[in-house]
Order: sequence, then structure tokens, then C-alpha cells
Amino acid sequence: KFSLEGRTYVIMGVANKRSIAWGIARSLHDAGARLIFTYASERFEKSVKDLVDSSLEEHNSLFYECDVTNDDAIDQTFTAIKNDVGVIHGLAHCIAFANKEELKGEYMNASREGFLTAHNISAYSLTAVAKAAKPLMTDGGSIVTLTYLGGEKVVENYNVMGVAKASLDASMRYLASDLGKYNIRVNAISAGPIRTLSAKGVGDFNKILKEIEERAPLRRPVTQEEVGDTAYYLMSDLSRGVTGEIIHVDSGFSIIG
Ligand code: 0WD
Repeated sequence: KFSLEGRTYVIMGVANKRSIAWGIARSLHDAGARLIFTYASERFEKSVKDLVDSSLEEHNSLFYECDVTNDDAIDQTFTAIKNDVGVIHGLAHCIAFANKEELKGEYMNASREGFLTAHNISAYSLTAVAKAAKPLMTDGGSIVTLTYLGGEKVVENYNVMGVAKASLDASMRYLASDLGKYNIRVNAISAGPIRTLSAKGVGDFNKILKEIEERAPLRRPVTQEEVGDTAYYLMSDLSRGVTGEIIHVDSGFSIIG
């Protein structure tokens, strides 16, 4: 139930060693999984490969470019993965983007273009990659996406990204409904705030972290490793009865009113 040996997982969204996707990669690697990394553009290729080579012992990882705004790129990536490994057992979708100017002030000022960009990259991409990954999950599978409290409640400055996360959460449930008959599960992890490249774009991020230290039941922020271990649970057979669920890995902050 615990080992992921003999299994292959696609990890989308490692930008650097602070990325939540990287915490997931390490947990799955430690459990014996083979990993496939995708990155948004050539710009990230060397840094992702160097990070994997220098940090993961005895890995036989594969690497592919995949810009999730491009349907052809998604098709090409999953066709290449199918040709190279055949079957995959899961996919971690750790991708989001909104223009920085949308992540401060009032939500009402969201531009049409900013709204569409955030939804395109942060929400629609899950549906597009789930569809492309399905034919490779012939032994069943587990798809995990990363969401945030800002999709359930109003979080200051999160604005259009919160609305995109609400769309992501709903997409996750509809996909869980579609894919359950193929024994493919789809779940989300709602992570507490973690200082990453993406988090830098959110206005007053320090204030958000401080509030966690003061008010979250565990009185501390969560780490990439903690999110990684929950992803490991969701990828493993331990969670075989769980689908369409949002698991909060947030020091309990979401229960506080
Ligand atoms: O506090 C936080 N950091 C939280 C993050 C709290 C709760 C949730 N999350 C979510 C984010 O919204 C996102 O969905 O976790 C996910 C991962 O975010 P992260 O680890 O905080 O951020 P970062 O390290 O910047 O990774 C974001 C990835 C990058 O990776 P790659 O190597 O693939 O480029 O999203 C990528 C971004 O470049 N990305 C894209 N990937 C493919 N196609 C695209 C794109 N068009 N745009 C952005």
C-alpha cells in the first residue's frame, strides 16, 4: 500500500527548489516512484534537470517541455510520454499564473484579459492535461492538483486567482466524476501559504504568513514536504477510496472563522 515502486508519475510545475511540486517530487521519489518532469518553457529546462540530478539519488527521471496554454504542446508532450514509458499512474498539476497587477487591491478591477489568463493557466489546464493523461492511465491513476483557500473564501489580494481556484476546484470534482469509472481518482490539496516564486506575486504575502503563525491551530506555516507527503498519500493505494476531495494541508487555518 505504501510503496510506489514500479510506478511512474508526471510532475508539472517544478520551477525551483522552493516549488511545491518539488516537495511532491521528493516524497514520491523517496517512496520509490519513477518521475517525469514537465516545465513551461526551455528557460526552465536546465535548472529543473540540474535540480533533479543534484538532489534525487538513483533517479531515472524524464523531462519534457509543456506549455499548458497550448493544446498542441500538451498533445505532443503526452504522446512523447506514451512512446517513452507507456503507462503512467498519476499526475501532479502544480501550475498557476496571474498577472501581478491583478493580485493587489480590489477584485472588481480585474481586467477581462487578466481574468482569462488566470483561468486559462490555473484552471482550464487541469482539464486539458487530465484528458491528455487519461489514455496513459490504463492501470487506473491518481491526479492531484494544488488549490488555495482563496477559492473558497475571500482572501485579501488573491482576487482573480481566487476565482480561478474556485473554477479549478469545480473542475476537479467534474473530472473526478468523469474519470472514476476508469479507476482514475482526482483530488486537490489546499496548501497553506508557502514562500515560492509564485507566492512572491501575491500582495502582502508576509502578512498572510504572519496570520498563520498567530491564528492557525498549529501556529506555523506548512512546508513543501508536508504537502508532498499528502500528495504521496493521494498517489498511493492508501487513498484508494478517496476522489473529488479537497484536503487542506494548512496547519488547520481553514477551520478558523
Ligand atoms: O503559498 C503558495 N505558494 C501556494 C501555492 C498555496 C496554495 C496553492 N499554491 C499553488 C499555486 O497556486 C500553484 O497552483 O501551488 C501550485 C504551485 O505553485 P508554487 O509551487 O507556489 O509556485 P512555483 O514554484 O512558482 O511554480 C509554479 C509553476 C512554475 O513551474 P514551471 O517549472 O513548470 O515553469 O507554474 C508554472 C510556473 O512556470 N507555470 C506554467 N507551467 C506550464 N505552462 C505555465 C504555463 N503556461 N505558467 C506558469
